[in-house]
Amino acid sequence: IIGGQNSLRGGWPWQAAIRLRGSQSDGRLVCGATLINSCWALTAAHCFKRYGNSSRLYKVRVGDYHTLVPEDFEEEYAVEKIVLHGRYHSHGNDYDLALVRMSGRGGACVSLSHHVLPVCLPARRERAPRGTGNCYITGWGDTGRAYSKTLQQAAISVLGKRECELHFAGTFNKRMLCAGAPSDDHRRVDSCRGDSGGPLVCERPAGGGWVIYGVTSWGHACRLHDSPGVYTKVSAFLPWIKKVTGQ
Ligand code: 4AZ
Repeated sequence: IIGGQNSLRGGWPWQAAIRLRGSQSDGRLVCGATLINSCWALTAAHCFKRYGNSSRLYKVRVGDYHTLVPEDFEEEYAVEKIVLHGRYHSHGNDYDLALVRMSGRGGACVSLSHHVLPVCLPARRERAPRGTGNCYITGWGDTGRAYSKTLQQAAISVLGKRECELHFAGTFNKRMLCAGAPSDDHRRVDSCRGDSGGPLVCERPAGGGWVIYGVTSWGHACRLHDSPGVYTKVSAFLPWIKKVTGQ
């Protein structure tokens, strides 16, 4: 996350990390992910471009804050299954969504706690609040100097379709959202390498809970001024999510 700040421990209990398993690179961060129930995490399909989509290569860490400090609520789970969206192609950015099924001991999935909880999915056709909604991106990715050891958060503003189309002529479509620094914030705010697959969440008004509207997907390089980041629009994929997870 560029232009973010340390989050609170347990502040984003649905945030997960996909990490490598085994040999020299054990534990290396691959991507962010988001718990949508106790068995499944939502992430980006492009996260599996580099190492492939064989589940035994990965593990999922939940309840984490500082990547190098063992914490009370932090747990790691095996990956049982990775399902990429069938229309995702590794040479493009469209349909950049995947579901990861986690498995724990004795056939259980993830044990939930007050630091490990799923986020809400949007309702059908529910739009992310535009402008100054209470929206955040989170992750352990590149801060502009290095990957972060502590979970970062940044307030972000979801832009309208027109503005996104102007920034990404020909490549932006209705299965995507774009978001950038809030207009009252003149710093650079963006997701970056290592944040991919993680959430863009907004709080519904009046205690309606936190909803995942976007999955960090792509952009014109996160170091560029005035260039929003692009997120897979979760509300466009509700039937697919239901079909894969069976819920
Ligand atoms: C990346 O390289 C990446 N600002 C992730 C997010 C964005 C750009 C690039 C969007 O994984």
